[in-house]
Amino acid sequence: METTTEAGAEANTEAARFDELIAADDRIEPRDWMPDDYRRTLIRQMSQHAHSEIIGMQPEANWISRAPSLKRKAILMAKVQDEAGHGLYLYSATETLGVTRDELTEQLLAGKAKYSSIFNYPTLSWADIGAIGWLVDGAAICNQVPLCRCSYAPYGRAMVRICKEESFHQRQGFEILLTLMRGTPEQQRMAQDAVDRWYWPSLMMFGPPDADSPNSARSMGWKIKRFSNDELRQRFVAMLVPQAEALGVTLPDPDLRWNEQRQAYDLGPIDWSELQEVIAGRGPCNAQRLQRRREAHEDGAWVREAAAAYAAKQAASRAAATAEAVA
Ligand code: FAQ
Repeated sequence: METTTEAGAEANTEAARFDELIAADDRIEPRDWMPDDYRRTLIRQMSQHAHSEIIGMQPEANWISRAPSLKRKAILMAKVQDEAGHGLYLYSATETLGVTRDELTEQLLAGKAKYSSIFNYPTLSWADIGAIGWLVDGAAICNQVPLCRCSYAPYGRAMVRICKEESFHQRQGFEILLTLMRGTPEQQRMAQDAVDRWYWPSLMMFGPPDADSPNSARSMGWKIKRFSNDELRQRFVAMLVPQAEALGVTLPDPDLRWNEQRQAYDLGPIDWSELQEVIAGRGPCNAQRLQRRREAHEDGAWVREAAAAYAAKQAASRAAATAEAVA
């Protein structure tokens, strides 16, 4: 009985300590006590984020072999490799919460895990690579810079490095579009068409409107998320408007205007049913993206087997060396 009371008192102290750390804007480390729901929320968000980086390699990889010059090809290859790196940091950070990368991969391949809706759209022209860099990486930066201050330290630390690379990615996308906009009328049309197709899906990346976002309030209370979905969407549009002007492209929203009274942009209606459809697995490329990921996982089996065999060999020779030293 006494033991139960002692255990209860200890749990209360740990919970109070957790609340104090959050209130003081301090960081939670993997060894610290944390509520089960906090852990679950982080695993959910961080693994979805990791999967997004990995699936997000596909739409751009589609253009590596068709990039218009050697320089463009080298840049695009480097960018796609960066996304793989981001996925790896994020899987590693998620593993600190007590889940394995194998389990997370299994959930993705089984179609049980979510990843960002944006990567279920096709890349139809070279200008799409510019639009992805400008809009998709731009949205990623708006969403992810505040995540550098996430209360869970390994996630925040991973985001610092990721954001540095994302800002380079955004500039390369802007530069592709700028080059096209300074080109022939056909190239200008291609750039505008890409912006028309990627603009609305990029606004959806921030998630449903605040009133329909079941996770936001709690995640903000825990300082995992620092801003709501709608707040970040507003920041994104405010960043895009002057950049679109500099590029000479039109954002495809006739209702978009600055509202002096609200000190915010009024946006035209967003088709939330489209986001729901894509999240439910019925977007233009969902099936293709998962199929490709499954094939890539199978094709890579020999690499995983070779790495495991090498690690076992190394461990055996270390054990033999230790045994010899002891003898
Ligand atoms: N797509 O209650 P909320 C990148 C789900 S990486 C799919 O508002 P929350 C880099 C949500 O999971 C892009 N699902 O949820 C790159 C939840 O479902 P659940 C990825 C979505 O977590 C560039 C439900 O709807 N970035 O771009 C989406 O508070 C170029 C209700 O939503 C991140 O993951 C969506 N768009 O807020 C790579 C950033 N929106 O889990 C390659 C970190 C919502 O309850 C090339 N994540 N859902 O079953 C976040 O900030 C948040 O998780 C949000 C969603 C904002 C995405």
